[in-house]
Amino acid sequence: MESIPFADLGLASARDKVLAGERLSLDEGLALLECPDPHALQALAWAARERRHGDRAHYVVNRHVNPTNICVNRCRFCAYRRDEGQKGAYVLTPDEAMAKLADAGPLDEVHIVGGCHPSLGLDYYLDLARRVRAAYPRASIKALTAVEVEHLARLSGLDVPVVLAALREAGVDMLPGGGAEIFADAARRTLCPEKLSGEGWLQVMAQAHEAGLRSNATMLFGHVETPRERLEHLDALRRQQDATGGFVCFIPLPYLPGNNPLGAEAQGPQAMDVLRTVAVSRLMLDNFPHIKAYWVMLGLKLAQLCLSWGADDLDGTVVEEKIGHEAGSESSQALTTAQLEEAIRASGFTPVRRDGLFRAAHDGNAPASAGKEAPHA
Ligand code: V47
Ligand code: SF4
Repeated sequence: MESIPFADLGLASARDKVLAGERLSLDEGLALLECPDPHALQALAWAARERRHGDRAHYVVNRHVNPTNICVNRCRFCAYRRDEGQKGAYVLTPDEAMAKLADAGPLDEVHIVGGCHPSLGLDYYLDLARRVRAAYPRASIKALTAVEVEHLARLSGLDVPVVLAALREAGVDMLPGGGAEIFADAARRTLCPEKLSGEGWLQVMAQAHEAGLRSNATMLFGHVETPRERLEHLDALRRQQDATGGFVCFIPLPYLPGNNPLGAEAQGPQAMDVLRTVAVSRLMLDNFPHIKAYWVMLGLKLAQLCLSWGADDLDGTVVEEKIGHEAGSESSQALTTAQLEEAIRASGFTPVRRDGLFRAAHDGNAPASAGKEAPHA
C-alpha cells in the first residue's frame, strides 16, 4: 500500500476513508472505477475484503430450477425468454421441477427463477416451494426475483406484501437478486422497457425485507450504461440497505452478448473492467456483507481472480443453468464441491461452505428422505 502514489492519483482521501472504515461518496467511487492505476483500486478493495472476511471465500452446494422460459417481458439482453407457443418454450410440471433436485444429496440452497409467464399463477409457485421445503427441510429456498413477485401480484390481483407473505409461509427464505439490471431510466428504456422500473424493484425489495425475507441484489453491466450510472446503481442499493437492511449479497453480472436482440450493439465488459467493477462494488457497498463472483457468467478463472479484487463468494455447484448459457456463457454447467474448494484454495483463500443466507453449511443439509437431522452450525 505504501508504494502506491494515492496522493498523485487524487485518491488520498478515498484511501484514508477506506482504511478508517468510512463511507465513500459516489464521486469517489467513480474516481476509483476510472483510476489510472488499477493497483491502487485493488489494494483498497483487498483491505476492505480482508477486514470483513479475512482469507475466507464462500461457496454453496445448490441447484437451479427455472420453472418456465415463457415471459411477457422482452428484455433485449435476454437469450432465455420465449413467447408462448414458440419453439423451445416450456413450463415444467411440478414433478418435472422436483426432478431437477432428484439425487442431489445434501443441498444448502435451491435457486428458483424463471420468466414472467402470462397465466402461471401464484399457486404453482407456492406448491413448488412447499414441495422443496418438504424434501429439503434445511436448504435455503431462494425463489422469484422482485420482477416476478410484482408480476405474480398483478396476475393474481393481490398486493405485493400479500404475495411475499404467502411465499414466506410456503417456505421461501429469500429472493434472488435478478431483475435489477441497471436502475437508470434511460438505459432501462433501451434494455428492458416492459420490465418493472428500478424504483419498483427497490420497493419490492423493501417490502420483502419488511416481510422478514432476505434478498440478494444484482447489477448487469457492460452494455449501454455509463460509468456514472453504475455508481448511481450502487448508491441506490446502499441507501436501500441503510433503510431496510435485508440484502445479503451483491452480484455484479457481466453482460454476455450471445443470442439476444441487443447482441453486438454491446460487447460485454473487458476482464479489467469486471475486476474494477467488483472492487468498486466492495468499496461502495460498505453495508453489504457479501460480494459474489458468479462463476457461471464470469468463467471460473476470472471469478477466481475476483476473489482478490473484493469478492468473497463464488456461488455454487449449480448443475443446470440456462440464463447465462443461452447468452453464450462458455463455463461448464456444474462444478463439484471438490472443484469449488480447489478453485478457492488455488486462489489463496480458505473455502467455507455456506447456505443461501451465508450460514455455515454441511452434509447435515440432507434431503428429508435421508432421515438425517443436523442443525446449521
Ligand atoms: O436479471 C440475463 C441476467 C439475471 C443476461 O441472487 C444476463 O444469488 C448476462 O440474477 N448476460 C438473472 N446476464 C440471474 C440472477 C442470479 C444468478 C445467480 C445467482 C443469483 C443470486 C442471481 O441474469 C437477470 C439478468 O440480469 N442476465 N441475460 C445476459 N445476456
Ligand atoms: Fe423475461 Fe427475465 Fe428475460 Fe427479462 S430477463 S425477458 S424478465 S426472463
